[in-house]
Amino acid sequence: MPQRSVVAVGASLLVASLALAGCGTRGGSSSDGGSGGGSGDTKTAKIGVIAPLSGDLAALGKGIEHSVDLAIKQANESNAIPGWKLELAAEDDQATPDVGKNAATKLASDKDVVGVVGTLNSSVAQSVQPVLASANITMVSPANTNPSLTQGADFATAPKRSYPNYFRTCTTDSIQGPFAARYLFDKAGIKEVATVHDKKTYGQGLVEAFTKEYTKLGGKIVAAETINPDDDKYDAVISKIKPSNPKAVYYGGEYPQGAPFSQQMKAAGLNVPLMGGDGVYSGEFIKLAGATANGDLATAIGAPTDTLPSAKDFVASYGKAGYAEPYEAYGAYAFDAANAIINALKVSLKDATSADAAREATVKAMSDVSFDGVTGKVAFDEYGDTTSRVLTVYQVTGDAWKPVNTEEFK
Ligand code: ABU
Repeated sequence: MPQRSVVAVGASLLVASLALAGCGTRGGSSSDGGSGGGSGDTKTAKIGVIAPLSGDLAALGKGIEHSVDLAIKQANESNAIPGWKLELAAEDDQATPDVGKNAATKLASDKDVVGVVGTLNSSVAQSVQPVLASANITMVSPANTNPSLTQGADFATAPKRSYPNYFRTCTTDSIQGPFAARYLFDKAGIKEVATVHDKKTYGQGLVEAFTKEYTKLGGKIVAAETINPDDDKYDAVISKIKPSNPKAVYYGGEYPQGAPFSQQMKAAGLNVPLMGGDGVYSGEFIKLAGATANGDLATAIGAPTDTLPSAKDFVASYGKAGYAEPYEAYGAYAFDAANAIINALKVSLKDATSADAAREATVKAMSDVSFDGVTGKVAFDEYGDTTSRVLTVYQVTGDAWKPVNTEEFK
């Protein structure tokens, strides 16, 4: 335990007694346990973030965290919710369901937390959803694309809303998988594909959605394999795929495995493009895969952020704020997710005596949220899904992802 000087301890006691006497403090949120609403005439409400802030998916997680931070700072600067100051409470889920569950439990026990932006991983969301639901905390994911999170396990045949507090600003793999299938079959003219996934909720679901549409179109799945996400050598799987002579490999998973898979399949003589979903759409994919990534493809949610007139201010403000990491694939969606919560808070905190007293009203107010966000119209349907269905196909060209096709999925 760090040593503290007698002077420092004395100073802390003085500050604490001044606060108790109401002399000169405003807000006054603690980072653990909450302030119960703060003191003085400004109360505190917190928006949490649950995302991978360390580990090999941190590039995406940090972009989410910073974008939420930016939304909160802008709301405070404009006094968006009179009488209330917003604070960020970010937790690292390490892209792991158990760690995410603990992060959710910690945030739920903080009485100042009214909403959470996250998670990145659909598999982590499955652990976080019930914890935040039982605490009536609004959860808005900018990145979870597995359809079961909003529409239940039988989403394809009997959709049923899973949690009333869960929303997302990204579209789902029920759209992303078919969008990729149509691109490969119709636009790229590729009629024979091998599929590989990492056995996780997102990767498996995405490959299933892709396969259903691709075969419906008349495409042939010439091999269907899986990898273990903890492995980093894929030669056994590549040797099984190669003899089937696919014209592309469709990969369900994220870039930490997708990039070396792409590199290793080309090194083994399987010189065809790897196509993934939004889980591989990151600058990190290109860094990890190197020059062999050239020609690889990925779908990602929405239109490219830097081309959207509606995102101009976000891109400029993010740059000006000087964050250490870029906003990446989900930054704009995280910014819109945070602003969706802030819009709901404008209603729920108006006459609230404390943040935790407004949790239920915040969930209710989310259904009426509708605004022009950075990524387009931000609104939610009866399941908590975004009403936006725009996606983009990107291709690695040199050292960057270049958009090749942006469309609204019909
Ligand atoms: N949507 C891609 C990565 C996150 C997820 O697991 O859904």
